[in-house]
Amino acid sequence: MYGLVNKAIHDMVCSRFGEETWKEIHHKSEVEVDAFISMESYPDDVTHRLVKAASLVLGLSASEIMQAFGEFWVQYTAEEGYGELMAMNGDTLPEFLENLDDLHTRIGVSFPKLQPPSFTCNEVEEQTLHLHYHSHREGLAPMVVGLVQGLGTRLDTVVEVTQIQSKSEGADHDEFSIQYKPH
Ligand code: 1DX
Repeated sequence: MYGLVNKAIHDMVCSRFGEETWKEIHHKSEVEVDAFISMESYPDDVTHRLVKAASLVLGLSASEIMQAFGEFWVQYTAEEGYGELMAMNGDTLPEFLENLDDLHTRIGVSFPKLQPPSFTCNEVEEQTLHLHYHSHREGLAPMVVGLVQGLGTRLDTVVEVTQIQSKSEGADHDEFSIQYKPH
């Protein structure tokens, strides 16, 4: 994944737990890179090792960390130069989710090594939608829960997210049920 992801993990850990805790996580991860370059692509293994080490050092499960990271990512990328793209992507939750693939297509024009996931959604009843998540990567479903919560905060919408199908349990893809109430 692009370095922006690893840099975001670094920044999240440093802002919440401090530089010393990051050093411990970085050391434990055995990742040899000292400073991540946002626009450079790194093996996915680097990200997985950082999350695993963070899980051991912080005493949180990997899925708790991925969920927190998803929430952090929405705010972080908005502040790191992608706020305008995000603002153009929609101002209600269903609209934003509908347009996510287009957002990734736009970013992928500049960053050809991007391997974006694909999201589709369908409204199952008033203020309830099902989100289908297709990814090239395994194990990131907890991050998607956090991403949707982060979008809720950004769009001033109360959300409740539950995973209703898991690829890790044999389903074709991950699926989430999302209840949302705009303010
Ligand atoms: F609900 O399943 C809201 O590297 C959402 O594979 C979901 O392949 C917002 F400069 C710049 C760069 C860089 C900008 F090249 C990424 F470095 C991307 C900014 C998306 C904002 C996807 C990150 C692929 C890296 C799913 C989890 C990964 C998607 C991560 C969240 C808006 C982003 O993001 C998977 C890669 C950006 C950039 C956004 C993602 C790669 C998302 C969301 N994805 C790199």
